[in-house]
Amino acid sequence: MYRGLITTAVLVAGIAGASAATLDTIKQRGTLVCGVSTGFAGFSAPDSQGNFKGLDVDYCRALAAGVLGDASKVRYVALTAQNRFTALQSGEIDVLYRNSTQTYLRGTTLGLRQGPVNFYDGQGFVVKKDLGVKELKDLKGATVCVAQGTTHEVTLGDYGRANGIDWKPLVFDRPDTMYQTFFGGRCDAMTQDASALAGAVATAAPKAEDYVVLPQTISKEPLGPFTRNGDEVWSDIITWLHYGLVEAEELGVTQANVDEMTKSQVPAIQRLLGASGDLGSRLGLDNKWLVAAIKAGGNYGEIFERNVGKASPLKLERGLNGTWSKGGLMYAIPFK
Ligand SMILES: N[C@@H](CCC(=O)N[C@@H](CS)C(=O)NCC(=O)O)C(=O)O
Repeated sequence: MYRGLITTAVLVAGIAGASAATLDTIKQRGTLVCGVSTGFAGFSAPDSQGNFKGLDVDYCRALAAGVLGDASKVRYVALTAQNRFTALQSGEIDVLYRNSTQTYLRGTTLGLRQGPVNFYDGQGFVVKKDLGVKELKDLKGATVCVAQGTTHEVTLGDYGRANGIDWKPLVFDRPDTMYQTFFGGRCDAMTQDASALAGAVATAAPKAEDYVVLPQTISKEPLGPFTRNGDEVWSDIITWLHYGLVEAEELGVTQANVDEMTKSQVPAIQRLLGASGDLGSRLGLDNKWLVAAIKAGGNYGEIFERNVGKASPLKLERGLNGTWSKGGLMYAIPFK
């Protein structure tokens, strides 16, 4: 009984301490530490000057703008598929924005929280056109390049066994060596998130038109941010940042008009942008934190289009990542 009480007290104190910790640490440090990939076009990849760009990077920037008032106050830590979750568990990074799939086991065994999905994806396959492959069963006996420590490695094996396709995985711990090997002709196919395949073909293929991404996907890959357990306030900020960017798109608030929109008479816009309701303060933030976040890189639709949509080399359709009112899955919880 006595011991139970102590345990409970320690636990509660521990959780309360942890809740405040990440946001306070970031404010004191003056920099957000964001875990990203080593290089994944469209999501997080360094440009020729070494500056990280992409959809996930724009979330880091929006977060830094919302929390610190400056989108440039981010230190990016490039992580592989293998070491990404350890970096978060150990406190090396504040948040992981790295095309990471949310799953039951990742959510229940790693001591981590999964934030809202910022990109709905699926595991796809790319092949050289002249191979004449039309569907997955044509890949019987094929060598398939796949990245280590990913959901794809497991799903490839599971799907092959379940469907009698005896493909032979060739496993890589680095995406650049995987791309070199595949585009060098050593594998018949390469499998990863369909978005990543589009990025790989657009940026790493010797001749993009020689390759085709097969229409079939073999899994659901809901990609989103991860935070540590026991840090509810910080996890809430990550959650509401995403909903804020989606709500902004729904309400027609953009990077260009956000200042003007703070004078809107529409109650939902007023609450979102901190003109009424004091919503930001409930998270320990400035009430106008989402104004700063939207100014950094625009609403969800703008972030999507610039990095992975029609205005980008990837040229992906909105599809599942469209807003719910247009048949997609992006749906913001109301700001009230
Ligand atoms: N969404 C999958 C795959 C994520 C992943 O790590 N994909 C590789 C594909 S090559 C990647 O992005 N690598 C980039 C890197 O290691 O920097 C997962 O969460 O396991």
